[in-house]
Amino acid sequence: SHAFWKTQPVLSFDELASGKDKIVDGPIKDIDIEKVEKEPSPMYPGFEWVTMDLEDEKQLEEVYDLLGNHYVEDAETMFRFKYSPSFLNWALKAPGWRKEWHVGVRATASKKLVAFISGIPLELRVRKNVLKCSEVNFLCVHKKLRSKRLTPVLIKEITRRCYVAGIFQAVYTVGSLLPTPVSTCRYFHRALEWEKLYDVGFSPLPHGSTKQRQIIRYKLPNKTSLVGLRAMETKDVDSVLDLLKRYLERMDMAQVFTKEEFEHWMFPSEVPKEQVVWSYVVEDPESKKITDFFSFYNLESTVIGNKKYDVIRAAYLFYYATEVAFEKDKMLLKPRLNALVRDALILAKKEKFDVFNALTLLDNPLFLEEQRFGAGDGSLHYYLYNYRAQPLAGGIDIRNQS
Ligand code: YNC
Ligand code: MG
Repeated sequence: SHAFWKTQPVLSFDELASGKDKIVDGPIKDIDIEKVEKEPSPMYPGFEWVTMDLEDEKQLEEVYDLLGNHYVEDAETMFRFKYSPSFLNWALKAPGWRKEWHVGVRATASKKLVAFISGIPLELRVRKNVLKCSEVNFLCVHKKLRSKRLTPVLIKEITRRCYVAGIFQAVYTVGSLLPTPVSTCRYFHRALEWEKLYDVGFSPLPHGSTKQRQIIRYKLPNKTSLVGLRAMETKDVDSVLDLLKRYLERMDMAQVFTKEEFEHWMFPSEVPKEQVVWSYVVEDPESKKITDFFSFYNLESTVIGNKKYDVIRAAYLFYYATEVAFEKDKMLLKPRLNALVRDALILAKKEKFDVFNALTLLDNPLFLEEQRFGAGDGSLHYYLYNYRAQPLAGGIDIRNQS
């Protein structure tokens, strides 16, 4: 099996199993840029390659429609991710983005967009090594064209376009198991509007409980409790970035942010039609120093075939950092994170989110249980392309959901 992945520069299951403790981190193969094909490989008859121009609202809308109808669904096909055009603008036009990495396939006759794959550039630190990578995401094939081996063709084409640009490594996340994850996280969900989540079939009624008891279990106060908590402002950017960089140094794998990237992801200056990301800081009332920061983003899911509700509004915990992480007393981190996330839940509820999601990355395992998150059925596997690495514990917080 894995007729395609077997041919690709990725760590194989066998290599991992046989070499568990002696895998030396590094590229799998050297790419000679001169030898990289200058033109795309032929597309299947009746279809053609296109480079999408996402500055054109109509083309952005086409990608939105394709993903809205054909992108990732849960195993029971009750929900499907619904990335808004504002989200796609944010996720696909990160600093340094290239139009050539927004790859589409159209039906030649109708010109209908039937498949898509994308990359954005990013610097990724894996332990001590910083890799210039692309982050590949939003791979999608129209439901009518499934199981025809179009995916390998799309992956080879985005790879070629990365190589041509001198980028020889990639990072990507997928819900399913492929050769071979560098890290695996689980999804956790914290109900904010339990009754709605129950009505749409997202949250079960636990055996022996009642609706009323569940509603009480997830009730939150109206007001946040941390002194000095407020929305992030322009003047905070340098101190938050400094704090976040120091915090992420504690992780085995993390994105390396430039100031421009940090602002793009956590504090975008363009206010889109639909707000995508929320960022907050805690400012110490005496020293006026920023001591903590957290952010979450908005990703709705379509509820498939429910009479009462069309969408679930989900907030995804994004980056955060706290000075407490650097205290000698390691016991301080857990209560501080719990206080921060509890306030994040309250703020998300105020913003009309139905559920708050988090993965088992960063220091998240320190608060999931106490803040009443429940384990979802999904895993998220993190992969590196053309890079061999000893698997590591936590993933990184890129914006991939698969
Ligand atoms: C997947 N998601 O294993 P083998 S995640 C990677 N990522 O190959 P066909 C995948 N590979 O095992 P279908 C994959 N899904 O035989 C399938 N594959 O070696 C592999 N769903 O191809 C699969 N979006 O075209 C098999 O499969 C081969 O028609 C089969 O299409 C799959 O964005 C898919 O889940 C996922 O739209 C497109 O089901 C389709 O089933 C679909 O016959 C709903 O393909 C949406 C969905 C995926 C979200 C994502 C990350 C993608 C990463 C791709 C890998 C990037 C590598 C790095 C490249 C740059 C390198 C540099 C530098
Ligand atoms: Mg196919």
